[in-house]
Formats: sequence, C-alpha cells, structure tokens
Amino acid sequence: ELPFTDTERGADPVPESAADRPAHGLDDLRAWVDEIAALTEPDEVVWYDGSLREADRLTKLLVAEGKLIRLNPEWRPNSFLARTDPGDVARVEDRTFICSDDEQDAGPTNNWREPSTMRAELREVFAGSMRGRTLYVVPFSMGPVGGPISQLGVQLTDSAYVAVSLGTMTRVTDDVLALIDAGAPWVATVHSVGYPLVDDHDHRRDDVAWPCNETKYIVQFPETREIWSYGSGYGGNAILAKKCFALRIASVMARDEGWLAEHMLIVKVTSPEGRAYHLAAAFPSACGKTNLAMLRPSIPGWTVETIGDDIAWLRQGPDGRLRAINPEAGFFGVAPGTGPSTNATAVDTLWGNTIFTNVALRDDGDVWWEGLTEQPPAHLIDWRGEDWTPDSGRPAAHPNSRFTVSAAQCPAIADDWDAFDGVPIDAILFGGRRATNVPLVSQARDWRHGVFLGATISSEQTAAAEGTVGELRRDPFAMLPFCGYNMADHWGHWLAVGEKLGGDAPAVFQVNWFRKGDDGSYLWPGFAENARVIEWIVRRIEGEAGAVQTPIGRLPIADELDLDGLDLAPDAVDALFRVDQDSWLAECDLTEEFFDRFGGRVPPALRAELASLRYHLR
Ligand code: GTP
Ligand code: SPV
Ligand code: MN
Repeated sequence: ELPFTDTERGADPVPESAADRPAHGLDDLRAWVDEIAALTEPDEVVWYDGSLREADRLTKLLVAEGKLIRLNPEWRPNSFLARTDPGDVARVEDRTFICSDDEQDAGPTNNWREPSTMRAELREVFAGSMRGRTLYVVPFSMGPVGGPISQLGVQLTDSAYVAVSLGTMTRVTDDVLALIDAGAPWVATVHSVGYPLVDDHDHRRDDVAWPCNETKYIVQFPETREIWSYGSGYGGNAILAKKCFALRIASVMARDEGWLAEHMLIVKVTSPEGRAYHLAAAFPSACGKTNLAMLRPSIPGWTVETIGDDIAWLRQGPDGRLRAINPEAGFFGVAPGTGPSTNATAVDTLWGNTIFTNVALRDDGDVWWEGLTEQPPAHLIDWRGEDWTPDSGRPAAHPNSRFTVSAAQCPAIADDWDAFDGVPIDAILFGGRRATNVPLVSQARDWRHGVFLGATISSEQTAAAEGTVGELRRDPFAMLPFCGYNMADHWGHWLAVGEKLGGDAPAVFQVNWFRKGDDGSYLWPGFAENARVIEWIVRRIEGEAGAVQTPIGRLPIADELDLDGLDLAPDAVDALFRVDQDSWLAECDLTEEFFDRFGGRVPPALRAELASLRYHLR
C-alpha cells in the first residue's frame, strides 16, 4: 500500500492550465490524488494494484454490496453479472465534450465547451461527489508496460466495478508506478458515479446496486491531456483508459507526434502457404470488430489470430512500415449475437473470469443472451431483474449488454499480440453497416483514395450509444464519437502519415457485411464466411487476385471471390456488388454536404477525390 497524505479540504484541485498540472514522479501523483480527494471527499483512498488478490477482494465486496451477482461457479467460475440502472446502458455522446482552447480544434462533430467554464462546472459537480465512498487509485499502462508505443495513465474512481474492469482492460501493476516515479509522463483521469452517500447536512443515504446520476459529463481536455467523467458507471463512459484516453486523448497526442490512434481491430492472418499478414480494420461501434478479430475461417487452410478487437495505436517503425499495437489488455465485447455459430472463439474465451453487464440470468445461475443458443431457456431473469419467458415480447439481454474478459484468455490470441514494437500492418479495412450501395468488398486505388473511403464511412446507428438505432449517419474512420480534434484535420493527418509511409503504406479496402436484398434480409452470410473476403484481400496484397476498376474502387472480378459451398440467393452476388449510378450520385451530394460542414479544413485531396468520383459515375 502506498502512503498518501491528507490535505486541507477546500483546496482548488482543478488546475487552470497545463503548467499547474503535476506531470512527473510519485510525489506529484500523490499530491494530485490528495487534491482530488479534498475536492470529492471520499471516506478513504485505496491504491488498486491489479493483483488477483485485490480483484478477488473487490469482487467479493461488490457481491456483498449487491452490486454484482456471482454466477454459478460450476458453469462460469469467478464470473459475475452486473445490472446497470436502466438509464445508464451505453455511451452518452450528447454529454461527451471536447474542451480544446479553440472551438475550431474540436470541430463541428464534437460538443465543444470553453475549458475554464467547463472546469468551473466540473468543480461544482465533483465537490463532495465521493462522500461515503472509497476512492480507488488505478495506475495503468496502455500497451506493454514500458513499450515504445505504450502510454501510462492513472484513473481515480469511486466505483469498485470500474476499478476491477480497468484491471482487466488495461495493464494495472506496480511497474506502472515505478515508471511514473522514474519520471514517465501519465494521463490524469478522474471518474465519479455522482452518487454521494452523505449530503451537505451530513445525512447518510443507502447505496443502490448501480449508483449513477441523471446528469452526466464525459469531458476531455486535449491540451492538458486530462479526462473528467461524472454520472455514469458504464463502459466507454467510465473505463476512462478506453475510449476517453486510448482514442480521444491519444488521437490528439498522435496528431501532435505523427502517429495514429484508431477505433480498429488487429488480426494476424495466415494463408494456406503459411505466409502471415496483419490487418487492421475500423468499423463503427457494434459493427463487427470483435467478430472479425476472432474469426474462424470457413475455408480450409486459413487461420486468423486475434491481436486486438477495438483500438489500435499505429506508428511508423524503424523499418519504415506502419506498426500497430493493441493498447488494451481485455475485451469489452457486445454479448447479443455472440454464439457458437457466429463467434465460437468469444464463447470459448468467456468460460470464466468474466464480468457480464446487462445480460440475462438463467435459473441455474449461468448467463444467457439473444444469440447464445438458438432456443432461449424457458425462464430467465432479464437484464432489468424481471421475470422473462420466450413470449415476454422483449429481449432478455440489453442490446448493448457486454462481457469484460482478459485478452490473454482468448484461445485465438496471437503469440505476438503484446509485442513491444507491435506488428507490421499489411492492409487497412474500413467498414460500416450499410443496407444499400456499399459493396461487400472493394479496394482503394491508392492511399489517398483509401483516406477518402475512411472519411466517408456512413453506418446505421447501433445500441452502443444513446440515440435512434438504425438511423444512417456519417462515421468517418469509425471515429465520429472518438476523435479528440477536428475530424477534417484527422483526414489531413492520415494523408500526411501516408506521405511518410510512401511505398510502405498498407493497402486499403472497404468492406460491408450488412448489405440487404429487396426482402430486407442480409445478402451475405457474414461471420466465418467473411474469411472469403479476407482471402481475396490477402491475394490482392500478394498480387495474385484480379480486380475490375469501377468509379468507387476495385471490385473482385467474377470467380476471384471463392464462393464454393455457399448457399447464396440466386442474384446475391450481383446485388452485393451492384454499383448503382443514381444512388451513388446521391451519395456524392451527401458527402459534399458533409464535407461542407468542415469548411476550408477539408484537405483539397479529398475534395479532388469526390470530384473524380462524380466524374467517373457520370
Ligand atoms: P464495439 O465493441 O461496440 O466497438 O462493437 P464491434 O465493432 O466489436 O462489433 P461486434 O463484433 O461485437 O458485433 C456487433 C454485432 O454485429 C453483434 O451482434 C454481431 O453478432 C453482429 N455481427 C458481427 N459480424 C457480423 C457479420 O459478419 N454479419 C452480420 N449479419 N452480423 C455481424
Ligand atoms: C464502443 O461503443 O465502440 C465500444 C463500447 O467499444 S464502449 O467501451 O462503451 O465505448
Ligand atoms: Mn468499440
């Protein structure tokens, strides 16, 4: 246990500028912890070391407090179910703020707030917010501890559920403190569920199973590399190492330092000839990253191994190639739709040591969600804690219910998944959930066209964030909710990274597993069969597969895509690859409208790509 000292209450711990922020050494860390404790007034401060012993202690505590349900160890050893407040089930994008000094740096797709106004607001909501609770200090590393692409952070949180989850999702060890003491920089993050147990008049109230607050703040200060989160205990709102740090803050670091922080899975693909390739793929939330990351190919001779399922940090290596690490150490994956026929690897990963959130509870003390088995059990307790039967007429698990499990437990994890220098990336894939227009797969003509494909991703909204599910929205680079700076500058940054990579730049592809036929059903079987698309991509990299040039990119020539043994609808292949001139011209108009939102910040190269697309469509 690390000692901490008490400071006077009433100090002003929310610094006005970067210069005031402690940046180096354990003394500075302790001083910062004291300042936050003085503001938030917890009963005690506990340093969480990420050890099995401490994780065990906290999960037992959470069970005793009624905040976790221990699952039947016979089916699911050392595993737990958490049920959130029904109002705290997903990321809250309208309460997510980028507080850059200059509003233009946040751009039109982020909610911007003036930093000092926001600091004043935060000071108010955080004052006394941890009364009656324990403040956990969680030092973590994103990426292998001490690695050249890795970064350190510290999260302060009044949620033991969040502390334990963070321990699974990142590397939490005392080695991180040693590095901080040696002067390594770290990112400061503060989290409170916003449910103090003692009010201003010293009145105590009982705790609840899922404390949270109707008022929520998910706040990033890009210039000072700080994160403040209030009012939610859920995933991307509360596990601040994940979306807030590894994407919003890291994307700003990456812009300033010449690398990339992206919402991407990473896989290693080995061909029947034994040649290995690494692919990174950006799809919006709940659009198939975890599934592709754990793909079990349906075609013989191919293997796919997992490196990461949600976030990639990419940097040009000494060999000139783009190298990527998975900065995380666990998976926070979507449960519904995860079953033996869709993602058997995930099912096998979840055998134990897993925290499930908002799935259903079986009568035998195990968990269930839609898609885990074909037949639902006759009776369940649903994610709200209510009785459920197959004719209840509502899902038993919340559509955004999730599992939290360590990456090392994945049977398909690649040997080099935690390599210090990452893995060299051979191809980048962009995808989305599009019922129309976007073909199953196409290849970009070059890096610049690839950046255009990334910048123009649109996708139907999913349950991963609050909002209307199914609504088509632009989600450039699958980073709409995660880019910590002006999205148009992000496109410019990608173009600049491509310039530096030159001939070593990965090939770029676009995929869409979700195109639908006239009857509204998916044209492509997806999941394991996506290996057929991966095969074509690898053969393109090897220069062995043919393609036909179209206005929107290079499509597989007939017979180049292996469809052997697939039971597709008669005209499915045509429908999967149809490029409809009118709807693509309409798509171009929407792209132009979208670009216009960013005014003069859109790189001219992307305007040129749009002009060229229109020209070739006509
Ligand atoms: P986040 O964790 O929110 O970033 O999501 P993700 O991109 O990792 O998505 P995930 O792999 O968890 O898939 C989300 C949903 O899409 C699940 O219900 C999957 O079953 C479904 N899905 C994934 N791949 C496919 C596919 O190839 N075809 C179809 N039809 N559905 C898919
Ligand atoms: C996503 O929404 O993209 C997720 C889940 O991966 S969360 O951690 O909540 O962001
Ligand atoms: Mn995600």
